[in-house]
Amino acid sequence: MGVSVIEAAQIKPSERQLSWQRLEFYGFIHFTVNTFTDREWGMGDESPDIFNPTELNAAQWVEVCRSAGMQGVILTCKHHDGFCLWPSEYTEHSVKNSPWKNGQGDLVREVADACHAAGLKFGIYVSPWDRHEPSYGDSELYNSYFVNQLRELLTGYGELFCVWFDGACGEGPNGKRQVYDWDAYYEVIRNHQPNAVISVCGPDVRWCGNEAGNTRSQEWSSVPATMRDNEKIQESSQHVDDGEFAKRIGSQEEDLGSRAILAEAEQMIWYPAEVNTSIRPGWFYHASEDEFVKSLDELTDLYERTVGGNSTFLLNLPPDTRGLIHENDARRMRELGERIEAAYKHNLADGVQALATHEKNASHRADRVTDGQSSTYWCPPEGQEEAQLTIDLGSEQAFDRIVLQEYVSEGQRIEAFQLEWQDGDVWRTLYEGNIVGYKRICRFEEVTAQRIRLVILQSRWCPTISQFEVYATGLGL
Ligand code: FUL
Repeated sequence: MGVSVIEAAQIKPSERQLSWQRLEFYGFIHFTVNTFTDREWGMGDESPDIFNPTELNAAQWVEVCRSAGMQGVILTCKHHDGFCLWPSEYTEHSVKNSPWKNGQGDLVREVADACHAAGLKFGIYVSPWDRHEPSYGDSELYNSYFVNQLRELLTGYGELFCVWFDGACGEGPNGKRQVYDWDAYYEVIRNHQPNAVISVCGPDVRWCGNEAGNTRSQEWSSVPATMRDNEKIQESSQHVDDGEFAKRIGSQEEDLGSRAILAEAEQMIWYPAEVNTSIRPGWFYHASEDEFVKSLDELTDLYERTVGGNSTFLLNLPPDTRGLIHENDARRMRELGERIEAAYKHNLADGVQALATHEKNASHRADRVTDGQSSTYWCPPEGQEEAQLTIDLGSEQAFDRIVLQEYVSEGQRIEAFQLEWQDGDVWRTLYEGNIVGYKRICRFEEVTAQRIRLVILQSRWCPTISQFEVYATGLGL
């Protein structure tokens, strides 16, 4: 038992996980019959007649996402009520029997096309739990129904960056018992969309453990393999709610990757976190929530804590019964995009001089951290777990954020660090941190200094830094 620190240091992401991580911030769109019944979970007996958005405009959804700085969109192609937003061959419960576009519409196509036209990635949410489909509960039959539907989505809409499966299931103790064939689902996805990550109830991206936007102080990307244990997922699919599901996979534990965890683990895997939450209290649109759109400050804080806390940020925007993202949400997204863009536009450390106490060799020199390229990095020789890196801004500058990135292609290494600024002959502590990972945004009260020092106090085998950026954002704490 136990995984060594050196082994843990060398657990690496797959290409698909890396490409996904670089998206950083992307949108969730919850839209279906629930939008018209004003519900969060449909019953499955809704008539397709009620699905009738009058002004639906997928390009507006994508434009709202783009304006916030998002790089992709995930659409609820089928939620728990079983209604399909595409004209699936395998059921009558879909847009093809709705008045929308006289049954000729395909909303998955419209959103996929709008994303591709705007240069955003497109992904799908498909609920395994299906309250409409009569075969649900007849495990084999339903599994083949579900795989057939997946195949339609995987082959008909161009490249997908993500397939998002949630673990929710509201079947009570006397409800239908469906055993999901996760392996069959994963196989059809890998066959048709090898670059897509399979998220949450899947092997590539881990749920952060809550839907409120809370983040851990240490969000490790290398975690015990048991967190994506298929059997446990399968078992949990028969249980009543996703709270229970979460407990079973341990996604609500606070510590997922420290040395104490390594000592207990049999195997560690790369399984990075995604934080999903909604811009409003609900996932679907409710007119009663028009005044409860999250504030600009809340969203900025969420963005900095998630993207800047070694996670990605999946933010939900629910279109209304017109088929448009409401003005309040659209305005807020534009404001957020403008604010982030302005705050992180000018990197004061771009191209500046950097010196380190240790350098592995010429290709990993200290100034790799200020060369603006995420493909290069500084590191000390292997075995050197503590090291210091000093950057010189060239003149005194005021700043309130430092953004650090590890070169995670080689693994996640840093466990404890400190940032310091030079005040005459004295180095003063600016910030104390633990993990870095793909990206860490360090927030502190504005200081004015010319030299900044990163002191790596503890790391696994040898730390790496690919980016060291300095900003005067004016965002406050
Ligand atoms: C949950 C679902 O039950 C919610 O309705 C929503 O889709 C959320 C993202 O996942 O498990």
